[in-house]
Amino acid sequence: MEQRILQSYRDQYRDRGYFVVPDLLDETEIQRFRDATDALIERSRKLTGSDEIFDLEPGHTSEQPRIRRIKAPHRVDPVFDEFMQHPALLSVLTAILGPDIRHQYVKLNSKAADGGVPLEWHQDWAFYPHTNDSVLAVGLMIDDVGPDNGPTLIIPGSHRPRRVLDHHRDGVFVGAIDPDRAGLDFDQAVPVTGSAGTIYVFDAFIVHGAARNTSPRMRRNCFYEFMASDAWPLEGIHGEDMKIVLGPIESRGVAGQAVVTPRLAEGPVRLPLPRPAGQRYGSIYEIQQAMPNRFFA
Ligand SMILES: O=C(O)CCC(=O)C(=O)O
Repeated sequence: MEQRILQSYRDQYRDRGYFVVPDLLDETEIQRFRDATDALIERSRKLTGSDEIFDLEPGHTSEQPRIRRIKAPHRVDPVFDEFMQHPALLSVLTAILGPDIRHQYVKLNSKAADGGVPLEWHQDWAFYPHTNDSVLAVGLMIDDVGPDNGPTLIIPGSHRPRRVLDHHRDGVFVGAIDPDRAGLDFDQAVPVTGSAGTIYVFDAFIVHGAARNTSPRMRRNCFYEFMASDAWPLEGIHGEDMKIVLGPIESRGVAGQAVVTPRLAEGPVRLPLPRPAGQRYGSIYEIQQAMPNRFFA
């Protein structure tokens, strides 16, 4: 990728906290993601409740599957895993994070046609603070995303100054910002739209959410969490249960060298603890149920 374009991504990432790379994948490449996602959704038909892979929307049936999240699809189908070595993705990531990169989690947020559920405003940093702030997420559009099928909404510039907004309620981590207490101007939010194969890259501090899908089309976006190898998760390296989902930390290198010397930077941290009762490794959708004051009614 041309240096001039990469420099423009660096500038946008610094100034607005996110940028869009249109059509990073071509039609043949993205069709493999669509086929893999269709096959996974097909597999969900027999489920009557969420499990370790599928987070079901209320109203899911075998006739009309409604999935809100497929957890760690890269551990189920290689197409999601192989993407992390895509040369164009790696040139974008190294322009932002430097040469040594690790991945953490991968999640596919699926919004069913006609009502697929929204996601409340939050900062990813509130969920996974690290020893430094070289932490971001990449959203990959598997379907075309327009203003009506539940795009991610981002408040440009909300990544600075570095601060972690309150995602707690009554002393419990609810994974959502109270819209009446945050002092944010939600009218500034921008829908991130584009054709399938487009990616967007956003800073872990940026305030974002996602609208309801009011269209007759699905919206399936796959999200990859990446960080500089020297950014270490402050919640610690999870135990055996989490290793099964994420893979051991030492096997999550994406590019360059793994390091065992975290870079410690000054930064705001509030740990995402305690989780709402009954939640162990619940998805954001489950955790946000505990927030009574919702923006996306
Ligand atoms: O689904 C979306 O558009 C936003 C995803 C997101 O912010 C998350 O899963 O943390």
